Amino acid sequence: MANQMGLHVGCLLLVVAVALLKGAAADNYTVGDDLGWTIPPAGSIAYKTWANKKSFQIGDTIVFNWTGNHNVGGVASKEEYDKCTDPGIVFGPGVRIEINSTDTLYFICTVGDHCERGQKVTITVGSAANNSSPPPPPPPPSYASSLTPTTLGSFFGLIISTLVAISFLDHS
Ligand SMILES: *[C@@H]1O[C@H](CO)[C@@H](O)[C@H](O)[C@H]1NC(C)=O
Ligand SMILES: *[C@@H]1O[C@H](CO)[C@@H](O)[C@H](O)[C@H]1NC(C)=O
Ligand SMILES: *[C@@H]1O[C@H](CO)[C@@H](O)[C@H](O)[C@H]1NC(C)=O
Ligand SMILES: *[C@@H]1O[C@H](CO)[C@@H](O)[C@H](O)[C@H]1NC(C)=O
Ligand SMILES: [Cu+2]
Repeated sequence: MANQMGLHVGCLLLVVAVALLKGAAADNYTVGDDLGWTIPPAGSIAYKTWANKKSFQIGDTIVFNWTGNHNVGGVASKEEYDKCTDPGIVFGPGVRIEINSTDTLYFICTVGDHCERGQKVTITVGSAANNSSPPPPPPPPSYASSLTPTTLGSFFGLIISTLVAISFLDHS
C-alpha cells in the first residue's frame, strides 16, 4: 500500500512537471552562450549553430554580453544583414532585446569588419528551424485529452482529473 501511494505521488509530480514545462515561461538567451558576442573564431557559422539550437518564443529576451570593443544593432532585412549595413543605432554591452513578434530579427556588430567576419546573428521565432528535431511531446493521457494544458485554469483541471483518476484506481 505504501508503495502504491508512492507511485501515485510520483505520477502526480510527473504530471505537474510536464504542465509547468509546457507553461509559457519567458526565457533569457545570452547570444553565443559562453562565447558571448564577439568575432567568432570559426566565422559566421558559430552564431548560426547557436541560434539553430534554440527555440525562441515571443516574450523571450535576447541578451548581448561582451567585453572589449563591440556593439550591437538590429538591421531591418536579410539583405542589410548580408551586406552588414550599419543600422545607425547601436547598443552597449548587456543590452536586452525582447522578442515581441514572430518577425525574424537580424543583429550585427558595426565595429570595423566584425560583421563581415561573422559577428552577426539571426533570431527566428519558433526556430525549430533546424533543431535536430527532438521528438514531439507525447500526447497527454486520454483522461486529460480534452484539456489544453497551457492555461492556469486547465493546469488545475489537469491536477484534479489526475486526482480523480488516482482515487478511481485506488478503489478498483
Ligand atoms: C531573465 O533575466 C531577468 C533579468 O536579469 C530576470 O529577472 C529573470 O528572472 C530572468 N528570467 C529567467 C527565466 O531566467
Ligand atoms: C557576461 O559577460 C561577463 C564578462 O564576460 C561574464 O562574467 C558573465 O558571466 C556574462 N553573463 C552571462 C549571462 O553570460
Ligand atoms: C519589444 O518591446 C520592448 C518594449 O516596448 C522594446 O524595448 C523592444 O526593443 C522591442 N523589441 C524589438 C525586437 O523590437
Ligand atoms: C539544417 O541542417 C541540415 C543538416 O544539419 C543542413 O544541411 C541544412 O542546410 C540546414 N537548413 C537550414 C535552413 O539551416
Ligand atoms: Cu564587434
